Amino acid sequence: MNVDVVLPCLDEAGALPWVIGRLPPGFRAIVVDNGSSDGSAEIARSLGAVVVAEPRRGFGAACRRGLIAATTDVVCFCDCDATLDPRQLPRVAGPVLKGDADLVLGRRRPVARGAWPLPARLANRELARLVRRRTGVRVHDLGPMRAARRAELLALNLADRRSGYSLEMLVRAADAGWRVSETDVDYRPRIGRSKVTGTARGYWQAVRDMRKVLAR
Ligand SMILES: Nc1nc2c(ncn2[C@@H]2O[C@H](COP(=O)(O)OP(=O)(O)OP(=O)(O)O)[C@@H](O)[C@H]2O)c(=O)[nH]1
Ligand SMILES: [Mg+2]
Repeated sequence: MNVDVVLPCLDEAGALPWVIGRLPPGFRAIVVDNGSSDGSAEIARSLGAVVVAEPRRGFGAACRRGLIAATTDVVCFCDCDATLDPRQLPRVAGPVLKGDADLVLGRRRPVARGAWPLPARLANRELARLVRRRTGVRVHDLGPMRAARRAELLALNLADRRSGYSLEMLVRAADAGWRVSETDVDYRPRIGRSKVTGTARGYWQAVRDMRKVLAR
């Protein structure tokens, strides 16, 4: 079994050793760097990861680049801020590898106080509810740890290049009739500084990106 794991990375020098060190056998790290200034690319390379550069800023741009760079049939996505534990990737990838699901999302379950700031948590829950209502797919979280087949993902032709990527993937997959399922994963406090939802600017940017996805 071989599964490429796309790790979008923007200045995650502090978290990369933990993240890459916890990849189970058979899972290969593809770190997508958007011009980190803290040496993330060099650190990832020294830890044995494949490192690809994406000139365009944005979570979605990075995920898309990683997906293109991946070569395995089944591909996973995982944040590399140490909020998600790569040791739990097999339970997310398993149903896709077995052919029981087309997209599996890791439903985040906080394991420590402060792992999940309340505004982000509420916004996320509301988005999951909108997706349920709109698509009938029973999800409770837009979990960023996920697994699907590479070719099918590319065929979805996702347009978002920023924070709407995860939501767009879920909505398009549901519209295309994919079997979408959820499995619990741990969620812990991040290592290092927040890039997206932890800043006011990032938070509102994310809200705008998500609205755009849902309006389409
Ligand atoms: N390559 C790349 N990676 C990014 C970019 N923005 C965020 N990331 C990465 O995407 C993952 C998620 O970003 P986070 O900053 O953790 O965003 P979040 O999970 O919404 O919010 P917090 O965990 O609260 O910070 C992390 O691994 C980031 O390093 C980007 O523009 N380019
Ligand atoms: Mg995070």
